[in-house]
Amino acid sequence: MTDDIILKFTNADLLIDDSAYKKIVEQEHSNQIVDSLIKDLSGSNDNLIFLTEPIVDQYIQKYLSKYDPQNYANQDSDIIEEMYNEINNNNKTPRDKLLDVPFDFHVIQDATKKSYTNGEIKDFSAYFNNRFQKIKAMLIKKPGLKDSYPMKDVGVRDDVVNVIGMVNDIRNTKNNHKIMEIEDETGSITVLIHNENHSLFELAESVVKDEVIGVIGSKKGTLVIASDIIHPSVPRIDEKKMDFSAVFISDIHIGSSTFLEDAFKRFVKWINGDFGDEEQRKIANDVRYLVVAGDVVDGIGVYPHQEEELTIKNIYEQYEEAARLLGDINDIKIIIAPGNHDASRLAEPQPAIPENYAADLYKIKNAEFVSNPSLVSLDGLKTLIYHGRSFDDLAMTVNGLSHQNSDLIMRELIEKRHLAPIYGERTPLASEFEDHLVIDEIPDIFHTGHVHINAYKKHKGIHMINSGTFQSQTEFQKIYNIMPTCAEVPVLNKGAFKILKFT
Ligand code: D5M
Ligand code: FE
Ligand code: ZN
Repeated sequence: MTDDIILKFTNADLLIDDSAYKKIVEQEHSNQIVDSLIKDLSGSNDNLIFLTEPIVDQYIQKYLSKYDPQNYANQDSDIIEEMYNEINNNNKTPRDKLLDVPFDFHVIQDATKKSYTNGEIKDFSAYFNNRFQKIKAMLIKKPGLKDSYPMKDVGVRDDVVNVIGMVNDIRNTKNNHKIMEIEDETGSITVLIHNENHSLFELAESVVKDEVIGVIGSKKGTLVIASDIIHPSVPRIDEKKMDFSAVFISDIHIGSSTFLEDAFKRFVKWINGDFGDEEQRKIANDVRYLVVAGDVVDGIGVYPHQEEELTIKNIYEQYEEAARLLGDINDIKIIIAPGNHDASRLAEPQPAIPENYAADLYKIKNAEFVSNPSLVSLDGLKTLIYHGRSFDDLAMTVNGLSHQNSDLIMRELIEKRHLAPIYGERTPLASEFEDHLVIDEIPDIFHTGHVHINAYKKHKGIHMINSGTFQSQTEFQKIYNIMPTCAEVPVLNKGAFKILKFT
């Protein structure tokens, strides 16, 4: 920040932070905007004004909507008024203030309407080919894989093996090395990962069937001895400014006898600003979004003898009850994705909960219905929502991964750039022309559920959140010794992670 613009601001007793500065310089008419902003604020009584990104952003929006940038001398004064109000408005409560700003919500990716299969067997190969091509495009940009070549050439070339392939099979040999078959559209190779190469062997422990990776190695007869395995991964992202709060829940299981109705009602009271201590109410005041990552209701016929554990035995009535409970929430945008207990098709991507099952839920003014998975923008924060069914497969397959630490699973999925890499296990995947479970875009927030156990970690700048449950331990979970974290609600409060308990 060492150019003219900074100097101009400093001379005018205006301080500006990095992100606000970036926002201005990326405008086509940045100099005009700076001059206008300084002129507008020069009449302020404040000694020093600190400009943050949201303030500058609002100013730019107003500026662009009101003025022809070519003719910026013609300004009227109400824009100045609004700026002063924005900066000096300490009388209003935060929620009032936030409510003045319309929701900047939009869906970036949703498979609800795009997802279909024509049922022909060739879809199957089209699906895998799409997965391969999407992730290959990410891998090929990695420094180690720029010189990768088709697998059919491995046999005829003498140089280092450098290929991108989908894992067909991975297993341990009797001497505890790893053998991996990988293939691309031109051929396949067999790769050995030697157990004395400790770091690589450890990395290979988390490689699973059907994921797409890069392999570097050397030839030994018909085998390739791996020296490196490369995942598509993500670069570290810059944390975006967040001047509001977003609340994350999942696995409410309305209709189940183990649904914690009282706790949920306390949660609704809190989000409306009517429950909790001063600090908790303050957080509630900043809430603009509530994201629900699936298992809204308990459903029917999801597992054998489920009816014995249901208080509402009809799916329509379960959603009516859901609408009564969620319908009490005021002034917040509610984003709802399905889980494996909801009335959506089970194969992923799951389209949004169908309106014919949940008519009353659809009547809630601020509710938005999205697929599982989906990517949405909450005031500019990209949020990837995925219920988490594939966690069962990963916990079963990979040493060190379990339902207790879904943050580790989420990290693996981000590194693999795929939400359900293993095909054909417990997670039913629809074989379609496009693989909607590839993580195409890097999110700011990755929100999951399903395991009923809270987890949070920041990975390369991404907030990874598992939002636990509002259902106490079920008979099924007793057998598997799953100890749920109940009614503990994760909140991103202006960028800071917090857990609020309603037990
Ligand atoms: O999942 C509730 C909990 O039960 C969650 O911890 C996952 C676990 N679960 C569910 N189904 C399975 C299977 N098939 N294998 C292992 N663990 C499982 P919910 O989706 O709410 O029923
Ligand atoms: Fe659940
Ligand atoms: Zn679930």
